[in-house]
Amino acid sequence: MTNVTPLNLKGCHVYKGYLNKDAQVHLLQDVREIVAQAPLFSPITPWGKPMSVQMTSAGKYGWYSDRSGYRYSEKHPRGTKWPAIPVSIMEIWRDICTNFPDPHCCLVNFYKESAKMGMHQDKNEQDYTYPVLSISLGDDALFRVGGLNRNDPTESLWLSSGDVVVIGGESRLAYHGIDRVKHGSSQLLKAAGRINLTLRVVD
Ligand code: MD3
Ligand code: FE
Repeated sequence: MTNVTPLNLKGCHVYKGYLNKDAQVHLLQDVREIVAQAPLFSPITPWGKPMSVQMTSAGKYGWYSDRSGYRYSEKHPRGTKWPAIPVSIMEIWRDICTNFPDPHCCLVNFYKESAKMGMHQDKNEQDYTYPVLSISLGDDALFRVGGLNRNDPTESLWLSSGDVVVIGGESRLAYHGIDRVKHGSSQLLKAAGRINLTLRVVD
């Protein structure tokens, strides 16, 4: 484990360069296997617009959205169960989120060229005392985090391939988003793009 002292961005703990190149390559292989079993899709927002970020999940639950709202589902929209969360991903959670139960969901977010994620709170989980863990792979992304109110001041930070962020305590319900991705800034993926994995205890 590198960088045992994380940097603090409004209560989010950012472990810069947590995963070395080998670990990133191994993780990417596991993500490709998830995507082979549970293809990426663009969730439809409650407002009827497809999200620019493509998604899929592993674990007991996957995150899903359509016109009826945001929620967790035990099945991929094509009707199949989600694949198991790979051990390589589970190990990162167990390394950092010691003493917390194993996560039920590994959400895979895929950002290509112009994809972004607007400011939002993560509120579909039962218990906000459990942390959320995020792993970045591929192109750099400008991450923004604010406070509990949409209009609270924000701080931004570039997340790079191999960075891990742990969101717990007061930051768990903070507004956050991805403003933009620096196209082609990483050579990890075959084509340009960014993958973000988020691990969550759902119920
Ligand atoms: C700060 N994903 O999937 S991960 C999401 O990079 C999501 O794809 C972004 O926001 C991404 O919901 C950011 C880092 C993250 C995750 C959850 C948080 C930051 C957070 C919850 C509260 C505050
Ligand atoms: Fe989020």
